Amino acid sequence: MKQKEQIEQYSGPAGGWGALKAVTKSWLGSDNAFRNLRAMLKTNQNGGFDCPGCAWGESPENGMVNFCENGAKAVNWEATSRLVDPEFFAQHSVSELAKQTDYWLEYQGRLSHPMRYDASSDHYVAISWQEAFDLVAKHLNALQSPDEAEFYTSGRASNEAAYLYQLFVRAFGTNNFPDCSNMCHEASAIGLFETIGVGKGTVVFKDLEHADAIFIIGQNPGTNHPRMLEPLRAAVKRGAQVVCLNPLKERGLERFQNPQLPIEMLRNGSKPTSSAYYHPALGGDMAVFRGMAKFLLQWEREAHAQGGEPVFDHEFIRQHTNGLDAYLAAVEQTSWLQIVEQSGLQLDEIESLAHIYRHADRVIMCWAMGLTQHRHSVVTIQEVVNLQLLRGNVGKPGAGLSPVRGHSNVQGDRTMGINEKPPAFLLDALEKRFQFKVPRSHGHNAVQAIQAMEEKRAKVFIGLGGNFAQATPDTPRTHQAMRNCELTVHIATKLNRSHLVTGRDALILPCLGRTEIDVQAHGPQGVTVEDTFSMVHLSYGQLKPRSPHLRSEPAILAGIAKATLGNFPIDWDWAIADYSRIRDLIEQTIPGFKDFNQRVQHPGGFYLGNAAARCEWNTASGKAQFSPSALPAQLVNEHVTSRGDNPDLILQTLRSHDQYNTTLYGLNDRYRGVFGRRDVVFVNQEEIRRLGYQAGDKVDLVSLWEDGVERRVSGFELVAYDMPAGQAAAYYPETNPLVPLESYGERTFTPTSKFIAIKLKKAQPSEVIATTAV
Ligand SMILES: Nc1nc2c(c(=O)[nH]1)N[C@H]1C(S)=C(S)[C@@H](COP(=O)(O)OP(=O)(O)OC[C@H]3O[C@@H](n4cnc5c(=O)[nH]c(N)nc54)[C@H](O)[C@@H]3O)O[C@H]1N2
Ligand SMILES: Nc1nc2c(c(=O)[nH]1)N[C@H]1C(S)=C(S)[C@@H](COP(=O)(O)OP(=O)(O)OC[C@H]3O[C@@H](n4cnc5c(=O)[nH]c(N)nc54)[C@H](O)[C@@H]3O)O[C@H]1N2
Ligand SMILES: [Mo]
Repeated sequence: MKQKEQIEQYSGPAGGWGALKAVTKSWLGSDNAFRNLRAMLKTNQNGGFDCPGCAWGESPENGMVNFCENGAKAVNWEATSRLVDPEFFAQHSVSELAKQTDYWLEYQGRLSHPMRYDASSDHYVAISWQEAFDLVAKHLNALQSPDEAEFYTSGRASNEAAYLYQLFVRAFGTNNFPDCSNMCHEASAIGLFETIGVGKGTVVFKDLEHADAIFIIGQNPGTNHPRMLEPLRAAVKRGAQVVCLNPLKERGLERFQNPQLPIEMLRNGSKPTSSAYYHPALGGDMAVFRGMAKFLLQWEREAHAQGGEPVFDHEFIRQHTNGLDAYLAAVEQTSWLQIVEQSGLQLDEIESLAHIYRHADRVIMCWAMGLTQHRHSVVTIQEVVNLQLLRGNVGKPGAGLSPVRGHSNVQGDRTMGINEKPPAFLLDALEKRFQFKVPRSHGHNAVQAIQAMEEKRAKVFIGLGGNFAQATPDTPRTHQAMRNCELTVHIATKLNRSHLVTGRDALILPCLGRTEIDVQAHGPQGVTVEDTFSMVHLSYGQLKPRSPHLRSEPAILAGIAKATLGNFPIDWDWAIADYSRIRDLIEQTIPGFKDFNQRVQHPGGFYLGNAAARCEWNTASGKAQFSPSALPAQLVNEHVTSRGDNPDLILQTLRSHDQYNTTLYGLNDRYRGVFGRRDVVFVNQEEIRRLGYQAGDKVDLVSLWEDGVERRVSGFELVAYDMPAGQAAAYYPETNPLVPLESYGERTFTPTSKFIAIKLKKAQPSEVIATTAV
């Protein structure tokens, strides 16, 4: 597995031959080439399965084979022929496995049997499904309160699985639903819900075809949403402005060669994916938007005085919004000095952004983790909303707000009620339909779940997918918190580090993946998912399950529920015999799913609808709400500086091109020119010199926080990179030990993964962390 380590500059376009080569390599290297090719051809097709990669949606008219390089990697990774079976676990103790890298662990193949941890031998041993379910039930029923259990969800779970899960957990008696969304788009959900009355994006695929300007903010679609590059390129081609706000030069946001267009490939042509590119400070986006609003206000006043064309959409503002005056007062109060200082941009750059915005009739704002993983993310997203409201860019074709979602069904899971702060209408509907008293108090999010386990207030952890131990902050502390549990349970497809961070009792429950055929009592079943555009569609697995012992996620959850609660509040076996029954329950309790089973048969699925996109505002005032927040007084947290320490740099943690969150498909980051390794930290050349180092030096990264705990990761090579001064970037999850558990977003509890105050220290090689070195 050792690959050549190399750092070099990448000058080609995103996509293109490199993508094709990577797809071919991933396909041929998958040990299952022909089977998987058939599977890949079914990706995102009607009657096929939903790509287990990202949540990007499809053009309803697009008849092409819709998979991308990273979707192909996701499919091949799941459809490997390698197996992690009882023999594998007999060979390797848990302590031995814990010494392996994350890459090695997942590479070993698909989990094949339910396994129970045997502390006396330090090995996982096979266990029957019924014994596993009974063990979970025994632990759950022994708790003093249902709130002593944490029920985690990663965003790959289908609607059907998520719905059964939340029903079971609420019938058990708690709203403890930490989920990956807490670490992801939580700020978008809160920021949008308060202002436009719905915590989701208002844009559909078609809008991208009609926008005059598309802003891509804090997002790297070339790697994380590759199917987005084609619509961006098409937008540039028809003369729309595609404007990027990103401190890094991301290749996918500059040029793209569509590997699915043979002529372009043969001519070796490539096309730009953006028309303007700005590099703000980390966390500086709110100041950028505030500056844009300040220009718009100035121009509006000038136009008014001179009798020119108004800049604001007064009709929209009057009819649909609330709070304009307070907002404009806040804009006026914000000084240009603070705007420029915090944004990291020059005043004329902000002016040209405002100019582009003003002269586009229809504007879409897209964003991802660069906006959501900051301390002040909610108000930043609300500033995006403010801008859009000023010119009526919500609820009309070709315009809107588009938080681009991560996991393929993370949006659907929330719709199904995976939510530690469930809305009253959902609880009321569940209570009415199932006739039990649902828990009303808020449950734990991901950070609070860790805190509860740390303090032994929570004793059972159940994970529906994901890799909680690695995706979360403050790694050593989080691991200890999980070890404090009486029982840890992971429903998973592949071995990962979370399975090795065991409670006193621990189970691994292997499940079918999205690509596999799911047969229940009434025959083969499909599941449904919701993409980032609120399109709901069916997904049918195509491949024979990798092991006869695998069960589907709904079947595993039904097994746990039945063992714990008996046939309360439903007959669980009845529900999973035919998933259309679960969809009926969804229809009866979740708004928007009328005639679910019929409508989902429609090719391409159906649009769930979005009130804000229809200009219906489910807010307290009944209107879309302007938010008059001030810019943060300072970006660096006072808990960082309280000890008088000033950071060398602010670090953001991001994804390489060869990873899916904590899953590493390989060790290359092609577009950033890094090959065969991940132990690098990107810093501006001048900054490296200023700090007394040279590119190529090895350093340790130490983060600052007032608790004085030393948080350090070791042996990272400094790579000179074209990026603003004062910043650093390195890969997640290796850098998660640097994020203090208490460093989270205001009201979101999202770890500040894009803003970590660090110092560089000369490397101490002995301290290289075994779990993350490759
Ligand atoms: N292949 C692949 N696809 C994926 C994933 C994956 O890991 N691999 N993960 C999925 C998931 S769960 C998610 S949430 C999405 C994540 O998708 P992204 O949000 O694109 O993922 P990140 O790698 O975190 O990239 C964040 C981007 O924001 C920029 N950025 C960081 N801080 C700031 C800031 O303060 N301001 C601005 N303007 N920009 C900033 C970074 O330079 C980087 O380009 O992708 C999904 N799709
Ligand atoms: N520092 C830092 N930390 C971050 C982030 C960051 O940008 N920086 N990003 C955050 C974000 S946006 C997210 S979404 C979280 C992700 O957090 P998670 O969703 O918890 O992590 P993943 O790495 O996506 O989970 C991978 C595991 O899921 C399991 N799996 C894969 N497919 C399936 C399936 O079909 N069913 C089941 N049951 N299991 C399956 C496999 O065992 C695999 O090992 O991480 C967050 N953490
Ligand atoms: Mo995510």
